[in-house]
Amino acid sequence: MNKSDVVKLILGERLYYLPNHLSANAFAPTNIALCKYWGKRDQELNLPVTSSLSISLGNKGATTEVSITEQTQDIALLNGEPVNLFSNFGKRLIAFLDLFRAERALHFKIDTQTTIPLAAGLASSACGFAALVLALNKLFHWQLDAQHLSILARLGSGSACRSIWSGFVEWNRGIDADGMDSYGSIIPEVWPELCVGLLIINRNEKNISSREAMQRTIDTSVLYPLWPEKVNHDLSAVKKAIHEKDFLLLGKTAESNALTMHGIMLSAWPPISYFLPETVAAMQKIWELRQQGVALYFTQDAGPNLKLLFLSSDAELVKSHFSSLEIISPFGV
Ligand code: 2P0
Repeated sequence: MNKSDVVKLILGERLYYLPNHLSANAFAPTNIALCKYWGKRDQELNLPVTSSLSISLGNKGATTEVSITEQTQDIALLNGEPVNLFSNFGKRLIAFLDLFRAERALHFKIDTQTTIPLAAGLASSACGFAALVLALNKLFHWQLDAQHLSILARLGSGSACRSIWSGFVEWNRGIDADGMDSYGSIIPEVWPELCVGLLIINRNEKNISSREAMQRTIDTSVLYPLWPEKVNHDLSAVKKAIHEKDFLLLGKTAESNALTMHGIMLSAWPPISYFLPETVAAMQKIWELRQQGVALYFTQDAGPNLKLLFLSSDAELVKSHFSSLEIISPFGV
């Protein structure tokens, strides 16, 4: 089964619809996993080894406008700058758009504005592919439900399937070979006091993509077989923490999950590290503050930046220790 088969399965005759508007635009939030996705059971369809759970970051994300262009090739703009269509990202984008041309000479103009730092482990491909799918759904008037939109977004980037929703989202790994049971679903809970602080340590592009890094981890780490069991345990704990608004359980579980993922990566060969000296220094500062009684935790993705987790009652205190921190209230309070 390849991506094109899945698209045909979902869209059927809608694949041949003509655009319903001149252009369409949509917003999708970026998401931060509290229980991470690391490793695929199917590389073509971005089907994960484990389920994962994230929080979407309110109005931080991507707004994408899609239109049909008269040009003889696609045009992609990211924050006003042309995307190099021969770069890795450009090639991924073109290959994704190919899925929706249905043998027609359709060329797209994709104009994306983001409100988050690109690359550097802030899940920009997640909100980018999710916003693109939402915009295509409007442009062609497919009228797909969120489940199918989530599956289409996953074909662009795994974590994009969680960016179809706001709030807490669980991506169920699914067991079907075609991945029709592998999509994001909302966990209908709000937690207005929950804050996520973006601690930007470095904005440069990472030197190994998460796609490559997760595959190398599966292929070479002797610790990887421990990962699914760790995720099962952490998923239950995070869900319990969300339902009971137990912040200490949430913070502890999210931090431990991220550190386990990075620990397993260190044991891959060649080793993978997304740590910079400043990343480790910030972690040590967080651990010291915790020893002093501050309820402050972190999570880290495929980049050197940290996402701090704390409650709004501690926001001022946390900011006094990390002056550059950008504080986000995912539930918009
Ligand atoms: C996550 N990450 O759960 C994990 C934690 C990074 C670290 O999902 O190959 O860009 O497109 O499916 O979704 C980043 O991986 O990878 C990611 P592909 P993706 O957020």
